[in-house]
Amino acid sequence: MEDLVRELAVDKHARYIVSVEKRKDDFESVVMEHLRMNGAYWGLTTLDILGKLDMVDPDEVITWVMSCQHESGGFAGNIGHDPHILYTLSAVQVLALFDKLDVLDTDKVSNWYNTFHIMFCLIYKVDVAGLQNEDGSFSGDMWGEIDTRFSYIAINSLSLLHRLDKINVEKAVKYIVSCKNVDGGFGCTPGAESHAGQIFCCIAALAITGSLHHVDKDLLGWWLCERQVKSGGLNGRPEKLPDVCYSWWVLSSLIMIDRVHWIDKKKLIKFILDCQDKENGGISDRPDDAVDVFHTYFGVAGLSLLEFPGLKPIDPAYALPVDVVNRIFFGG
Ligand code: GRG
Repeated sequence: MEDLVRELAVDKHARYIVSVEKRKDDFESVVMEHLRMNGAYWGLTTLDILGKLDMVDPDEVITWVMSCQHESGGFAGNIGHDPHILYTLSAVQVLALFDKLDVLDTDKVSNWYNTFHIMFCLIYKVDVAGLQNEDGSFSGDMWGEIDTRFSYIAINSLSLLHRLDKINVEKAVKYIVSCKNVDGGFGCTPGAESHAGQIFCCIAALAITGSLHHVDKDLLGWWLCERQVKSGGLNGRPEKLPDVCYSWWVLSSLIMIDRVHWIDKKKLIKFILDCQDKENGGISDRPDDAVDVFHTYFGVAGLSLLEFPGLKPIDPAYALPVDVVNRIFFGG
């Protein structure tokens, strides 16, 4: 392991993340414009895991996050865009990273209080008015698309806000369980093909709600560990190419069901390290491809799950550093 430790280009990755944030007109920044909130979550969480969160100005970030809030309460991917449940989770996660959920709660300035209140109204609407459907599933926004991703997102954000009581958790769990397949995996809706990304969403939602007893851990563990290919990388479903992002989706799921020892950790570490741009920083999907913030996050988060020395541990269900999650649930 010691030889590998030196191979992680910590400073270069941190500088790469900060530089993407600052650039406004190159390709990556332009295609990310409408989902910048999600990008902010990936980038800032990566910096925190690397121990480099102090490279950004918290006030600047928080001001921008709050200016992405829609009057309905939900957060958009950027200023002036429509709100979506995914960006609302990203906003909550970014506020959590900077320990700003408490500041919102106690801030005497009425705007802040109102903002927080409106946010709760949105979450409340998630329950009553529409985003949770009769069958327990969740829609992502007013347009109604249903997906187990949205179940996870709702459960994660409400749990971080200590408001899980605002939804029907029993129905939400029942819906997720109805998306379980005979191979032990989960899809986006009942009967849909098992995919590692959806499996993460379902397993993490079940973990947060204390419902992992619904999972056949050996069957699912077997399906998940078969995702490791010769190069050491993981794919998202059979016959597909490996991709660094599955170092998160697959690995976190294996950890939550206690089967992470079923894959070759050292080979996976080597695969992730081979995907680094060692000169300019950043991590790509596969060796020698172009880097982006998404894969940089999943590479670094994957290494953290693999207990790579020098990295902050990340929580496999909440997808936030363990110290942030502990602060929210145990104080301190
Ligand atoms: C807070 C970590 C976190 C997540 C928020 C957005 C979300 C919740 C979860 C997304 C889960 C998901 C479906 C991930 C898969 C993403 C992906 C790489 C899809 C690609 O699918 P294909 O079919 O790729 O194009 P393959 O690899 O199957 O060829």
